[in-house]
Amino acid sequence: MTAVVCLPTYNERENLERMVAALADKGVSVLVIDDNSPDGTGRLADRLAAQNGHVRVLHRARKEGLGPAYLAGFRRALEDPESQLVLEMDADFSHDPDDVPRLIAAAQDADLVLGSRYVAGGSIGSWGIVRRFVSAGGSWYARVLLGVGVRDLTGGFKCFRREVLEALDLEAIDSRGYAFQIETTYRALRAGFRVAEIPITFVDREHGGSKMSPSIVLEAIWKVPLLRLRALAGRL
Ligand SMILES: Nc1nc2c(ncn2[C@@H]2O[C@H](COP(=O)(O)OP(=O)(O)OP(=O)(O)O)[C@@H](O)[C@H]2O)c(=O)[nH]1
Ligand SMILES: [Mg+2]
Repeated sequence: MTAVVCLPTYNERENLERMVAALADKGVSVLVIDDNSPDGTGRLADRLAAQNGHVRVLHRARKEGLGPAYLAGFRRALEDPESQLVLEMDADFSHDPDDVPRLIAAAQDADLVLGSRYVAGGSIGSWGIVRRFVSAGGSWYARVLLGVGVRDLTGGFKCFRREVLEALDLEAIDSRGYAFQIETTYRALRAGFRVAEIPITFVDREHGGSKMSPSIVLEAIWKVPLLRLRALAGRL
């Protein structure tokens, strides 16, 4: 199946070229979505696209968070009728490019595949206690409040069948950070799609800085009950 890996970048100059190279033999095309990174990642992406047939670039004017970047990427990916699978992946090597074929294979039997840190066989590498708590606590909080069985709701290594993205009301999604990951998976579940989790090992970034911020965590805290209320009101 034809797969597009959406790779959002903000100041990922030290990671992008290696990531593009690592994805070259995975049988996927790559769509870099750069939010005008001050470090020149966008220019690097253009050069890589000129050199590699499997790479395209979507430039956006400014940083608005992961959610809007992915939504723009999804729309672009879906414009090509050949794209049957659309993946989300971090550009910082926290997600192992060698796991991409496993996600794609699992999409044979599921509509949305999640690379999961919190199922048997999944793990987190070198994160400190605070990041672990925020991540595990966030997934637990969302799972309980939303009443779903998914273990890793905040992860960003995902593979959507095109039908899922076509069915979701992308216009209505306004989450920016972790909440975006929770919201897309929850909407897919609500729409009756089959969601599968496969174990991954998540490793901390080695190069570049984190874009994680308190506002990203706060957004998820208030957004989760709002999502549940909207669902209960039949508006999701
Ligand atoms: N286009 C775009 N990409 C973003 C934005 N924020 C984050 N990213 C990218 O999204 C991916 C995940 O962001 P990270 O900063 O790694 O967030 P994280 O994984 O929660 O945090 P760390 O791994 O600790 O840095 C990376 O490829 C980032 O470059 C944004 O506003 N716009
Ligand atoms: Mg990261």
